[in-house]
Amino acid sequence: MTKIVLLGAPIEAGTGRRGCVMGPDAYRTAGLVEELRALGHEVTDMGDAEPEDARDAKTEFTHLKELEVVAGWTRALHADAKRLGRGDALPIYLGGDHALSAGTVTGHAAAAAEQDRPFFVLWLDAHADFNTFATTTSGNLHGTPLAFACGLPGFDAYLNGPVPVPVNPENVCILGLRSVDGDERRLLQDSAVTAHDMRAIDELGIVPLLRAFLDRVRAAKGVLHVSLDVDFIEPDIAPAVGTTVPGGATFREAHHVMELLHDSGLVTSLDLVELNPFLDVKGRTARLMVDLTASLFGRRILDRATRSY
Ligand code: B3U
Ligand code: MN
Ligand code: MN
Repeated sequence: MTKIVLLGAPIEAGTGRRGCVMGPDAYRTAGLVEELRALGHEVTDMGDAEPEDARDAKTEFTHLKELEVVAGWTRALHADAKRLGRGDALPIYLGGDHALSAGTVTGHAAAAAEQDRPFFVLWLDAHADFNTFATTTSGNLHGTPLAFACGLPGFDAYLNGPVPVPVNPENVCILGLRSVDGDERRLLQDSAVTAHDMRAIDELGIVPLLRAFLDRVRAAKGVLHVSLDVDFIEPDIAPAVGTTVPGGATFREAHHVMELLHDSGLVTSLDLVELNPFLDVKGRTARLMVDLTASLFGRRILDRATRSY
């Protein structure tokens, strides 16, 4: 039994389009609380977080969209995640767009540092979200949270100062990559982040790639934050996302990743991001995300007497 808290983060300002604000309620409607309880977990839904007022958030760049709103969410969720990271329950953040992870990841990194635990991040995404204010061409700030969390420069507007505990890029693994911008690619390749694109998954298989990372987390006695972007998954089966990129993780790959994460026992916090219910087909994507979350929390087809991992 795991104690789980749910916190909604209805932010859509990072995407440049409307709809993600409905994400948290779509997860509730799709039965997330009930599914987790059916698996024997104690679940508390804390409702939705609220952004802070961040009208002071300013930069020299004029092409960034909704910087003040994103900064307000970053500050609020950073504080929430830091507090929840000190507690004994496992938080699931219900997005909302991926900009919310600027707050959750940095908050959990700060809480882990207080406890002297190495902090690791698994970023399941078609995109690297490794743009800075200087490199984003779209100006959509959901393309920036991983660069921010890793301490790349120029982001002081988000938390009104530098990131208190930047994530060590060596402790970050991106899985599912298939859309990276020009300057973003350079930043990513100059960093120590482990980035597995779809070609690596095709050639080597998603399981060995994930296992190698989990082995590192385990060896370091680390804690693991998982950030699951809907567009990690193949859009044919997960259409409710603004930035679909063909060639994503299959139904079976995505569930297998979640099952391995469950078996590892290493996950300490989770973001579910980028669900845009306005684009969904009869709730299919919301239900798939709930089912994937259930796999991460122990739903299985058969008990395995012996496992190879
Ligand atoms: N890298 C592009 C596209 C993008 C990033 N994250 C999402 N889309 N969801 C950008 O706008 O930064
Ligand atoms: Mn993303
Ligand atoms: Mn994405």
